Amino acid sequence: GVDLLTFGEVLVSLRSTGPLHLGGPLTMHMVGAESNVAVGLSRLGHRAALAGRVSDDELGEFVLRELRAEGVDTDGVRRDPDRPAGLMFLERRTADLTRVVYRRAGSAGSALDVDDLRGPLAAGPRLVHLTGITPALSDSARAAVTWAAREAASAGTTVSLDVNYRTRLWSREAARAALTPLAGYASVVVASADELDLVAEPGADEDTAVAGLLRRGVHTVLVKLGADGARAHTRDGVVHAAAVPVTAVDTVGAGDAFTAGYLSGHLDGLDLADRLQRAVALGAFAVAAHGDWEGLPRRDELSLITGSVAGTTL
Ligand code: KDG
Repeated sequence: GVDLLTFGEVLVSLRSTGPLHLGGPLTMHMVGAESNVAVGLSRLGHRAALAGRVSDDELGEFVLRELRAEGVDTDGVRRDPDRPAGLMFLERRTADLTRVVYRRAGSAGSALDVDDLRGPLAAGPRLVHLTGITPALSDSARAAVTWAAREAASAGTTVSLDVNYRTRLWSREAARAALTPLAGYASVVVASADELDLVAEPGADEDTAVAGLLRRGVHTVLVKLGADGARAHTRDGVVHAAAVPVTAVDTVGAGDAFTAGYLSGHLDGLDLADRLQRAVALGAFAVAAHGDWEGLPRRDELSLITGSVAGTTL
C-alpha cells in the first residue's frame, strides 16, 4: 500500500494579476487542499495517492497530468463524463488582498461517493488524510468521508483531519455538525486557532477544545499560528515551534504544506518536536513561493530553509 491516501476535489485555479472585472491574463494551476498535501509528501519521497473525480475533458486531463508529474498515484482518480471541472478564481485585488471566487457547485469533484473510495482504502494505506473541505461539497462526499474515516480508524490506520474551514462553502454550524463526529476517528487533528471550536463546543477556547479532543482519543492536536509558528498538544503537554522567518509572497497553501511536513515526519518516525519542525519548514517553503505547492521542497532541499539563515547558497 501507499504511505498516504487522501481524497477530495482538485480544482483548476485561474489566477489574475489585478482586479478580475478588468479581465486580463489568467494563469492556470492545479490546486486543492488534499492534492497540496499529496504533492508535499510525494516531493519528499513518500508514496502518496489521491482518490476522487475529475472532469472528462481537457481540464481533467490537466489535473491528472499535474498530479502524475508530481509523482502522485492517480489510480483512484475517476473521470466523470457528466460533470464539469471545479474552478477557483484567485483575484489579486491589491498587492495584499486576494479574493477567491469558486465555480464548483455540481462539479465532478463534488460528486465523490463511497464507491470511489472502496478500492483505494482496501489497498491499505499507512495514513489516511481528510480535510473539512470535502464534506462541505455534497451529501455523497460527506457520506464518503465519514465512511472512509470510520473504516480506516477501525482498521487501525492513522487518520488525520485538517479542519480547513471554508466560509464560502458552509456555515460554522453546519461545519461543526459534520466535522465534530469526524474528529472522533482522527489521531491527528490540524486546525488554526479560530477553527478549533468547529470540532468542539461553540466558542470553546484552545485548552477546552484540545482537552475534549484528547479525551475523545485524538493523539495530537496541531494548532497553526501563521507567523507565530505552531503548537502541538498531546497528553504529555504542549510543544511550540516558531515559524521559520522567510519573506512571505503567497500564504495560500501554507497550511497544507504544514500538514504535509508533519505527516512526513510521522511517516519517518520522527519525534514530536522534529515533526513540528518539518511542518513549519514546509509552511515556510509554501509562503515564500508563489502557488499552493510549487515551492515545496524535495528531500534534498529541506535544509535550504530549516533553521538556516536566508541568503545565497554558494
Ligand atoms: O488550502 C488551499 C486550498 O484551499 C486551495 O488550494 C483550494 O482546496 C481548495 C479549496 O477548496 O479552497
